[in-house]
Amino acid sequence: MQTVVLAAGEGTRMRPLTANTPKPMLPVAGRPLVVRCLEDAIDSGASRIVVVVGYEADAVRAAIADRDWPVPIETVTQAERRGTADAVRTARSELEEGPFVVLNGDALYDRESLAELYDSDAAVGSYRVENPSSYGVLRVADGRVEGVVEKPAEPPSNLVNTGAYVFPAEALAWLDVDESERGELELTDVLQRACETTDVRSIPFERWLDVGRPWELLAANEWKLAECDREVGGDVSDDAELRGTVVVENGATIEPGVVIEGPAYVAAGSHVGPNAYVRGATYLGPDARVGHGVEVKNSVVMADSAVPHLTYLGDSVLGEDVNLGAGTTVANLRHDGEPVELTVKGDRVSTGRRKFGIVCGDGVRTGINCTINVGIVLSAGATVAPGETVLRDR
Ligand code: TTP
Repeated sequence: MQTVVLAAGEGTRMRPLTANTPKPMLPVAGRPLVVRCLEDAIDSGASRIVVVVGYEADAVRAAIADRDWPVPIETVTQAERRGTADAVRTARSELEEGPFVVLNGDALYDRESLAELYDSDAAVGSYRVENPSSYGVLRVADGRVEGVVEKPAEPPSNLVNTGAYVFPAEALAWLDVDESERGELELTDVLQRACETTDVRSIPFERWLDVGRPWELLAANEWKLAECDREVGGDVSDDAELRGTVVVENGATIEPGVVIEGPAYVAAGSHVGPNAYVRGATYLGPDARVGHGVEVKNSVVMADSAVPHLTYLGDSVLGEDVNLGAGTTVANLRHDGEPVELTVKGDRVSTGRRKFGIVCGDGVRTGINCTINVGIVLSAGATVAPGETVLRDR
């Protein structure tokens, strides 16, 4: 079925990781997030895809053009990010008469459920959560969706909108919606109209992840690293030990004394060791460096970043070209064992994770022997002096 993938968003909740990189281009186990979404869509039944790009559009377009795809994929540019209905409207002229699927390009969907969605007439993917109040919540009776309510104080169900839809052909004419209260043109208004006009089924998704905030990028990598097959290329010392599902791309180097416990992914050009300990689920991006006496656990280390000497880095996300000085230690567990909180757009938000370390934007530099507390966010280009203890975001 023809498909529209929405990838024009700015990703403000993902800052500082999206300061230079659009969210769809953030790495998930070796591939940009949007590429994962496109692959899953094609595997599940997409016959052709229109990707709506906007923020930092060139990078997204280039990543798509860079690959061979088994179905036609084109991109259209949304001039202003006026909302999801506006984004689909941008793709309208490229669509043929007939039903169409819409997917959020920054979400991961399990393939079985997505395939079921593709096999359906009008439908919306739903996902069961314990506390639905911060989502779009579906009103469902006998598997039929009666409507959707945004962030309700009293949710009508535990089923939330995953942003995966099959719209009937007529919906192409319904995209000119009015601005919502928050000033956006919302696709949920089109869904509401579909519910009032035709039978819209709820397709329960086994697994769904909206990759909106930094710890969700970590979760996305955990999910997809667990699905990788072991594949060891590159220059791996006989005195290194690779346990479990480890991917080492050609062009990576693993020195003696290194232990890597999968799932882990070491991209081309990376250099690990000697004597380093990399634990799952960790992704080391292109040309990353993990040096002597370093332990990296459950972290995403993006391209060109270095953790060169005597450092502990756990449950953290480093952007590109970050350098952690020798002896940098990152805390990843609160003394009270409560979930770690992070500041997202000015609000303290629980990550829901007992263990979470830090988030570093591109180009962060830390001095030797510094200590960084749980849940700290360092913005792009921030520096930490030698010996400093960082207790606040900067
Ligand atoms: P959001 O997650 O609401 O927006 P965002 O990705 O920009 O993130 P943030 O809220 O942190 O700033 O968007 C849902 C999906 O729709 C996502 O895949 C981006 C896409 N989108 C567009 O393509 N155009 C738009 O105008 C908007 C608002 C979103």
